[in-house]
Amino acid sequence: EEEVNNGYDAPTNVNEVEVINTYELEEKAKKVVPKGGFDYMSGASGDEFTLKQNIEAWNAKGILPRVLADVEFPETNTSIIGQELKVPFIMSPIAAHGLAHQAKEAGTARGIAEFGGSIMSISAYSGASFDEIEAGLGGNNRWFQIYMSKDEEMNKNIIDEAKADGATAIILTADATLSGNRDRDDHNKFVYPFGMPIVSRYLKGGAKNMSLNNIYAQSKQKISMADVRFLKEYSDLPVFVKGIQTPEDAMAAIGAGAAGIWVSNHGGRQLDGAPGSFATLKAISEAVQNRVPIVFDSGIRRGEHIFKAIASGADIVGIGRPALYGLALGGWKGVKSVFEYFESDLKRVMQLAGTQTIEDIKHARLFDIK
Ligand code: PYR
Repeated sequence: EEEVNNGYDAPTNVNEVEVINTYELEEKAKKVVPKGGFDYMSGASGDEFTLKQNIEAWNAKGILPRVLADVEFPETNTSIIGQELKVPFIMSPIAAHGLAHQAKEAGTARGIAEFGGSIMSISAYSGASFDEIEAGLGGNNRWFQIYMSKDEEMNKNIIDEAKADGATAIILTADATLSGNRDRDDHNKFVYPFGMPIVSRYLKGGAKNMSLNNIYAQSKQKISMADVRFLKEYSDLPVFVKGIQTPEDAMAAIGAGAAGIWVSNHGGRQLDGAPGSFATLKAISEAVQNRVPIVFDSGIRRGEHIFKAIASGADIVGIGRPALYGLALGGWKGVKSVFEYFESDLKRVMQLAGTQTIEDIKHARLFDIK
Protein backbone atom coordinates (compact mmCIF):
# COMPACT_ATOMS: atom_id res chain seq x y z
CA GLU A 1 0.00 0.00 0.00
CA GLU A 2 2.88 2.29 0.88
CA GLU A 3 4.16 1.74 -2.63
CA VAL A 4 0.83 1.96 -4.41
CA ASN A 5 -0.49 5.11 -2.74
CA ASN A 6 2.69 6.78 -1.59
CA GLY A 7 1.68 6.31 2.02
CA TYR A 8 -1.58 8.19 1.47
CA ASP A 9 -3.86 6.58 4.02
CA ALA A 10 -7.41 6.81 2.66
CA PRO A 11 -10.26 5.13 4.57
CA THR A 12 -11.15 1.50 3.80
CA ASN A 13 -14.36 0.88 5.78
CA VAL A 14 -17.59 -0.16 4.07
CA ASN A 15 -20.79 0.74 5.89
CA GLU A 16 -24.07 2.58 5.48
CA VAL A 17 -23.95 6.23 6.43
CA GLU A 18 -26.67 8.10 8.29
CA VAL A 19 -27.42 11.26 6.34
CA ILE A 20 -29.34 13.90 8.27
CA ASN A 21 -28.03 16.50 5.87
CA THR A 22 -25.08 16.45 3.50
CA TYR A 23 -23.29 19.41 5.10
CA GLU A 24 -22.53 17.24 8.11
CA LEU A 25 -20.94 14.63 5.88
CA GLU A 26 -18.21 17.13 5.04
CA GLU A 27 -17.41 17.65 8.72
CA LYS A 28 -17.30 13.90 9.32
CA ALA A 29 -15.19 13.23 6.22
CA LYS A 30 -12.70 15.83 7.41
CA LYS A 31 -11.96 13.61 10.39
CA VAL A 32 -11.13 10.49 8.36
CA VAL A 33 -9.57 11.73 5.11
CA PRO A 34 -5.89 12.80 5.12
CA LYS A 35 -5.63 16.60 5.18
CA GLY A 36 -4.12 17.05 1.72
CA GLY A 37 -6.87 14.98 0.10
CA PHE A 38 -9.66 16.52 2.16
CA ASP A 39 -8.55 20.06 1.38
CA TYR A 40 -8.27 19.21 -2.31
CA MET A 41 -11.80 17.74 -2.41
CA SER A 42 -13.55 20.29 -0.25
CA GLY A 43 -11.57 23.36 -1.21
CA ALA A 44 -12.06 25.76 -4.06
CA SER A 45 -10.31 28.72 -5.64
CA GLY A 46 -9.35 32.16 -4.35
CA ASP A 47 -11.45 33.46 -1.48
CA GLU A 48 -13.82 30.53 -2.06
CA PHE A 49 -16.46 33.19 -2.76
CA THR A 50 -18.00 31.18 -5.57
CA LEU A 51 -17.96 28.01 -3.47
CA LYS A 52 -20.07 29.82 -0.87
CA GLN A 53 -22.26 31.45 -3.51
CA ASN A 54 -23.14 27.99 -4.82
CA ILE A 55 -25.01 27.42 -1.56
CA GLU A 56 -26.24 30.98 -1.02
CA ALA A 57 -27.66 31.27 -4.53
CA TRP A 58 -30.46 28.86 -3.55
CA ASN A 59 -31.78 31.45 -1.13
CA ALA A 60 -32.73 33.83 -3.94
CA LYS A 61 -35.69 31.62 -4.83
CA GLY A 62 -38.38 29.95 -2.78
CA ILE A 63 -40.70 27.03 -3.41
CA LEU A 64 -44.44 27.56 -3.08
CA PRO A 65 -46.14 24.97 -0.93
CA ARG A 66 -49.12 23.62 -2.87
CA VAL A 67 -51.95 21.82 -1.13
CA LEU A 68 -55.08 19.95 -2.25
CA ALA A 69 -52.79 18.67 -4.98
CA ASP A 70 -53.88 15.04 -4.67
CA VAL A 71 -50.26 13.89 -4.44
CA GLU A 72 -48.92 10.76 -2.79
CA PHE A 73 -45.74 8.77 -3.44
CA PRO A 74 -44.14 11.25 -5.85
CA GLU A 75 -42.49 9.68 -8.88
CA THR A 76 -38.88 10.69 -9.50
CA ASN A 77 -38.29 8.78 -12.72
CA THR A 78 -37.29 10.76 -15.80
CA SER A 79 -35.10 10.46 -18.88
CA ILE A 80 -32.31 12.34 -20.60
CA ILE A 81 -31.01 11.86 -24.16
CA GLY A 82 -33.29 8.82 -24.35
CA GLN A 83 -31.80 7.21 -21.25
CA GLU A 84 -34.22 6.19 -18.49
CA LEU A 85 -33.43 7.27 -14.94
CA LYS A 86 -35.00 6.35 -11.60
CA VAL A 87 -34.06 9.77 -10.22
CA PRO A 88 -33.22 13.15 -11.77
CA PHE A 89 -29.66 13.09 -10.50
CA ILE A 90 -26.42 11.45 -11.54
CA MET A 91 -22.80 11.44 -10.44
CA SER A 92 -20.82 14.47 -11.58
CA PRO A 93 -17.34 13.77 -12.90
CA ILE A 94 -14.69 14.15 -10.18
CA ALA A 95 -11.00 13.28 -10.36
CA ALA A 96 -9.15 10.91 -8.06
CA HIS A 97 -11.84 9.33 -5.85
CA GLY A 98 -8.99 7.39 -4.24
CA LEU A 99 -8.34 10.47 -2.15
CA ALA A 100 -11.61 9.70 -0.34
CA HIS A 101 -11.44 5.91 -0.11
CA GLN A 102 -9.15 3.11 -1.15
CA ALA A 103 -11.87 1.57 -3.30
CA LYS A 104 -11.35 4.59 -5.60
CA GLU A 105 -13.87 5.06 -8.44
CA ALA A 106 -14.86 1.38 -8.20
CA GLY A 107 -16.44 2.18 -4.83
CA THR A 108 -18.43 5.11 -6.19
CA ALA A 109 -19.43 3.05 -9.22
CA ARG A 110 -20.70 0.20 -7.06
CA GLY A 111 -22.67 2.56 -4.83
CA ILE A 112 -24.39 4.00 -7.88
CA ALA A 113 -24.93 0.57 -9.42
CA GLU A 114 -26.48 -0.82 -6.23
CA PHE A 115 -28.70 2.28 -6.00
CA GLY A 116 -29.69 1.70 -9.64
CA GLY A 117 -31.25 3.90 -12.28
CA SER A 118 -28.62 6.65 -12.23
CA ILE A 119 -25.42 7.33 -14.16
CA MET A 120 -21.74 7.20 -13.20
CA SER A 121 -19.62 9.91 -14.79
CA ILE A 122 -16.09 8.61 -15.23
CA SER A 123 -13.44 11.34 -15.06
CA ALA A 124 -10.49 11.22 -17.43
CA TYR A 125 -8.53 11.94 -14.25
CA SER A 126 -9.82 8.82 -12.54
CA GLY A 127 -7.33 7.04 -10.32
CA ALA A 128 -8.86 3.71 -11.35
CA SER A 129 -8.78 2.13 -14.80
CA PHE A 130 -11.90 1.45 -16.88
CA ASP A 131 -11.68 -2.24 -15.93
CA GLU A 132 -11.40 -1.48 -12.21
CA ILE A 133 -14.40 0.84 -12.41
CA GLU A 134 -16.41 -1.74 -14.35
CA ALA A 135 -15.84 -4.19 -11.48
CA GLY A 136 -17.98 -1.85 -9.37
CA LEU A 137 -20.30 -0.60 -12.08
CA GLY A 138 -21.30 -4.04 -13.32
CA GLY A 139 -22.66 -2.93 -16.68
CA ASN A 140 -24.54 0.08 -15.34
CA ASN A 141 -24.75 3.25 -17.38
CA ARG A 142 -21.70 5.50 -17.58
CA TRP A 143 -20.76 8.78 -19.26
CA PHE A 144 -17.15 9.64 -19.91
CA GLN A 145 -15.71 13.05 -19.03
CA ILE A 146 -12.73 14.05 -21.13
CA TYR A 147 -9.82 16.30 -20.45
CA MET A 148 -8.34 16.38 -23.91
CA SER A 149 -4.75 15.83 -24.85
CA LYS A 150 -2.94 18.34 -27.03
CA ASP A 151 -2.45 15.40 -29.40
CA GLU A 152 -5.43 14.50 -31.57
CA GLU A 153 -4.39 10.86 -31.98
CA MET A 154 -4.31 10.48 -28.18
CA ASN A 155 -7.81 11.91 -28.02
CA LYS A 156 -9.00 9.39 -30.57
CA ASN A 157 -7.41 6.58 -28.56
CA ILE A 158 -9.02 7.74 -25.32
CA ILE A 159 -12.43 8.06 -26.96
CA ASP A 160 -12.01 4.61 -28.50
CA GLU A 161 -11.30 3.21 -25.04
CA ALA A 162 -14.22 5.03 -23.46
CA LYS A 163 -16.52 3.73 -26.16
CA ALA A 164 -15.19 0.20 -25.79
CA ASP A 165 -15.88 0.58 -22.08
CA GLY A 166 -19.49 1.40 -22.91
CA ALA A 167 -19.75 5.16 -22.43
CA THR A 168 -23.13 6.43 -23.63
CA ALA A 169 -22.17 10.12 -23.67
CA ILE A 170 -19.08 12.31 -23.63
CA ILE A 171 -18.75 15.24 -21.23
CA LEU A 172 -16.31 17.92 -22.36
CA THR A 173 -15.14 19.94 -19.38
CA ALA A 174 -14.58 23.34 -20.95
CA ASP A 175 -13.95 25.51 -17.88
CA ALA A 176 -10.68 24.01 -16.71
CA THR A 177 -7.96 24.73 -19.22
CA LEU A 178 -5.82 25.43 -16.18
CA SER A 179 -6.51 25.18 -12.48
CA GLY A 180 -8.13 27.86 -10.36
CA ASN A 181 -5.87 29.24 -7.63
CA ARG A 182 -6.44 26.65 -4.93
CA ASP A 183 -4.76 28.21 -1.92
CA ARG A 184 -5.32 25.17 0.26
CA ASP A 185 -3.52 22.92 -2.23
CA ASP A 186 -0.66 25.37 -2.49
CA HIS A 187 -0.26 25.43 1.30
CA ASN A 188 -0.32 21.64 1.43
CA LYS A 189 1.93 21.33 -1.64
CA PHE A 190 -0.73 18.92 -2.81
CA VAL A 191 0.23 16.29 -5.38
CA TYR A 192 -1.83 13.25 -6.37
CA PRO A 193 -0.56 10.24 -4.43
CA PHE A 194 -1.45 7.82 -7.22
CA GLY A 195 -1.54 7.74 -11.01
CA MET A 196 -4.35 8.30 -13.50
CA PRO A 197 -4.49 5.29 -15.80
CA ILE A 198 -6.89 6.71 -18.39
CA VAL A 199 -4.72 9.73 -19.25
CA SER A 200 -1.39 8.09 -18.48
CA ARG A 201 -0.94 7.53 -22.22
CA TYR A 202 -0.50 11.29 -22.75
CA LEU A 203 0.67 12.38 -19.34
CA LYS A 204 4.41 12.25 -18.83
CA GLY A 205 4.81 11.20 -15.22
CA GLY A 206 1.38 9.55 -15.13
CA ALA A 207 -0.06 11.98 -12.50
CA LYS A 208 1.51 10.37 -9.43
CA ASN A 209 3.34 13.05 -7.42
CA MET A 210 2.10 15.70 -9.83
CA SER A 211 0.11 18.82 -9.02
CA LEU A 212 -3.13 19.55 -10.82
CA ASN A 213 -1.58 22.42 -12.73
CA ASN A 214 1.23 20.19 -13.97
CA ILE A 215 -1.39 17.83 -15.31
CA TYR A 216 -3.49 20.56 -16.91
CA ALA A 217 -0.35 21.94 -18.53
CA GLN A 218 0.05 18.68 -20.45
CA SER A 219 -3.64 18.56 -21.34
CA LYS A 220 -5.24 20.67 -24.05
CA GLN A 221 -5.47 24.24 -22.76
CA LYS A 222 -7.00 25.98 -25.73
CA ILE A 223 -10.56 24.73 -26.06
CA SER A 224 -13.00 25.93 -28.71
CA MET A 225 -16.13 25.01 -30.63
CA ALA A 226 -13.92 22.94 -32.95
CA ASP A 227 -13.26 20.56 -30.05
CA VAL A 228 -16.98 20.04 -29.54
CA ARG A 229 -17.36 19.28 -33.24
CA PHE A 230 -14.41 16.90 -33.18
CA LEU A 231 -15.71 14.99 -30.17
CA LYS A 232 -19.19 14.71 -31.65
CA GLU A 233 -17.96 13.58 -35.04
CA TYR A 234 -15.28 11.21 -33.86
CA SER A 235 -17.19 9.63 -30.98
CA ASP A 236 -20.63 9.56 -32.60
CA LEU A 237 -21.93 9.95 -29.04
CA PRO A 238 -23.96 12.77 -27.50
CA VAL A 239 -21.57 15.45 -26.21
CA PHE A 240 -22.35 17.55 -23.14
CA VAL A 241 -20.37 20.76 -22.76
CA LYS A 242 -19.71 21.25 -19.05
CA GLY A 243 -18.84 24.52 -17.37
CA ILE A 244 -21.47 26.66 -19.10
CA GLN A 245 -22.40 29.76 -17.08
CA THR A 246 -23.78 32.13 -19.70
CA PRO A 247 -26.51 32.00 -22.38
CA GLU A 248 -23.91 32.99 -25.00
CA ASP A 249 -21.72 29.99 -24.28
CA ALA A 250 -24.74 27.70 -24.20
CA MET A 251 -25.72 28.86 -27.68
CA ALA A 252 -22.15 28.49 -28.94
CA ALA A 253 -22.02 24.92 -27.62
CA ILE A 254 -25.33 24.07 -29.27
CA GLY A 255 -24.09 25.65 -32.49
CA ALA A 256 -21.05 23.40 -32.37
CA GLY A 257 -23.25 20.32 -32.05
CA ALA A 258 -23.53 19.77 -28.29
CA ALA A 259 -26.29 17.32 -27.42
CA GLY A 260 -26.58 18.84 -23.97
CA ILE A 261 -25.54 21.79 -21.83
CA TRP A 262 -23.96 21.16 -18.45
CA VAL A 263 -24.38 24.25 -16.28
CA SER A 264 -21.59 24.21 -13.71
CA ASN A 265 -18.89 26.34 -12.16
CA HIS A 266 -16.85 23.29 -11.27
CA GLY A 267 -17.87 23.45 -7.63
CA GLY A 268 -16.34 26.91 -7.31
CA ARG A 269 -12.91 25.47 -8.08
CA GLN A 270 -12.12 27.53 -11.18
CA LEU A 271 -12.89 31.24 -11.61
CA ASP A 272 -13.49 32.72 -8.18
CA GLY A 273 -15.92 35.59 -8.37
CA ALA A 274 -18.17 33.65 -10.74
CA PRO A 275 -21.83 33.71 -9.72
CA GLY A 276 -23.34 30.91 -7.71
CA SER A 277 -24.18 28.27 -10.31
CA PHE A 278 -27.94 28.39 -9.64
CA ALA A 279 -27.93 32.15 -10.27
CA THR A 280 -26.97 31.47 -13.90
CA LEU A 281 -29.43 28.68 -14.67
CA LYS A 282 -32.66 30.49 -15.51
CA ALA A 283 -31.16 32.76 -18.18
CA ILE A 284 -29.39 29.81 -19.77
CA SER A 285 -32.50 27.65 -19.88
CA GLU A 286 -34.49 30.53 -21.38
CA ALA A 287 -31.90 30.84 -24.13
CA VAL A 288 -31.68 27.10 -24.72
CA GLN A 289 -35.49 26.78 -24.99
CA ASN A 290 -35.42 23.00 -24.71
CA ARG A 291 -33.34 22.59 -27.87
CA VAL A 292 -31.11 20.28 -25.83
CA PRO A 293 -31.32 18.99 -22.25
CA ILE A 294 -29.59 20.75 -19.36
CA VAL A 295 -27.61 19.12 -16.58
CA PHE A 296 -26.99 21.34 -13.58
CA ASP A 297 -24.35 21.07 -10.86
CA SER A 298 -22.35 23.02 -8.25
CA GLY A 299 -24.17 23.34 -4.95
CA ILE A 300 -26.70 20.50 -4.76
CA ARG A 301 -26.92 19.59 -1.08
CA ARG A 302 -30.66 19.09 -0.44
CA GLY A 303 -33.82 17.89 -2.15
CA GLU A 304 -34.99 21.52 -2.29
CA HIS A 305 -31.98 22.31 -4.46
CA ILE A 306 -32.81 19.57 -6.95
CA PHE A 307 -36.38 20.87 -7.05
CA LYS A 308 -35.33 24.48 -7.60
CA ALA A 309 -32.88 23.51 -10.34
CA ILE A 310 -35.50 21.49 -12.23
CA ALA A 311 -38.10 24.24 -11.76
CA SER A 312 -35.56 26.65 -13.29
CA GLY A 313 -34.93 24.63 -16.43
CA ALA A 314 -32.55 21.81 -15.55
CA ASP A 315 -33.52 18.32 -16.70
CA ILE A 316 -31.31 16.56 -14.19
CA VAL A 317 -28.61 17.55 -11.69
CA GLY A 318 -25.16 16.23 -10.84
CA ILE A 319 -24.06 15.25 -7.35
CA GLY A 320 -20.42 15.95 -6.56
CA ARG A 321 -18.77 16.40 -3.18
CA PRO A 322 -21.60 14.85 -1.09
CA ALA A 323 -21.10 11.53 -2.90
CA LEU A 324 -17.35 11.69 -2.32
CA TYR A 325 -17.93 12.31 1.38
CA GLY A 326 -20.26 9.30 1.42
CA LEU A 327 -17.47 7.30 -0.21
CA ALA A 328 -15.01 8.49 2.44
CA LEU A 329 -17.35 7.59 5.28
CA GLY A 330 -18.61 4.23 4.06
CA GLY A 331 -17.18 3.13 0.72
CA TRP A 332 -19.78 2.00 -1.81
CA LYS A 333 -22.43 1.69 0.88
CA GLY A 334 -21.82 5.29 1.86
CA VAL A 335 -22.28 6.44 -1.72
CA LYS A 336 -25.53 4.48 -1.88
CA SER A 337 -26.66 6.10 1.38
CA VAL A 338 -26.08 9.56 -0.08
CA PHE A 339 -28.01 8.74 -3.27
CA GLU A 340 -30.85 7.31 -1.15
CA TYR A 341 -30.88 10.47 0.93
CA PHE A 342 -31.27 12.65 -2.16
CA GLU A 343 -34.04 10.40 -3.47
CA SER A 344 -36.07 10.47 -0.27
CA ASP A 345 -35.38 14.15 0.37
CA LEU A 346 -36.54 15.06 -3.15
CA LYS A 347 -39.71 12.97 -2.68
CA ARG A 348 -40.47 14.84 0.54
CA VAL A 349 -40.09 18.19 -1.21
CA MET A 350 -42.20 17.04 -4.15
CA GLN A 351 -44.98 15.95 -1.82
CA LEU A 352 -44.97 19.24 0.12
CA ALA A 353 -44.84 21.26 -3.10
CA GLY A 354 -47.75 19.30 -4.56
CA THR A 355 -45.81 17.82 -7.46
CA GLN A 356 -46.40 14.21 -8.42
CA THR A 357 -43.84 13.94 -11.22
CA ILE A 358 -40.62 15.50 -12.49
CA GLU A 359 -42.70 17.05 -15.28
CA ASP A 360 -44.81 18.73 -12.56
CA ILE A 361 -41.63 20.23 -11.05
CA LYS A 362 -40.75 21.70 -14.46
CA HIS A 363 -44.06 23.59 -14.33
CA ALA A 364 -43.79 24.62 -10.69
CA ARG A 365 -43.39 28.35 -9.99
CA LEU A 366 -40.60 29.56 -7.74
CA PHE A 367 -40.85 32.95 -6.05
CA ASP A 368 -38.22 35.64 -5.60
CA ILE A 369 -36.83 36.15 -2.13
CA LYS A 370 -35.61 39.64 -1.57
C1 PYR B 1 -10.44 19.57 -10.14
O1 PYR B 1 -9.63 19.34 -9.24
O2 PYR B 1 -11.30 20.44 -10.02
C2 PYR B 1 -10.38 18.81 -11.36
O3 PYR B 1 -11.24 18.96 -12.20
C3 PYR B 1 -9.33 17.86 -11.57
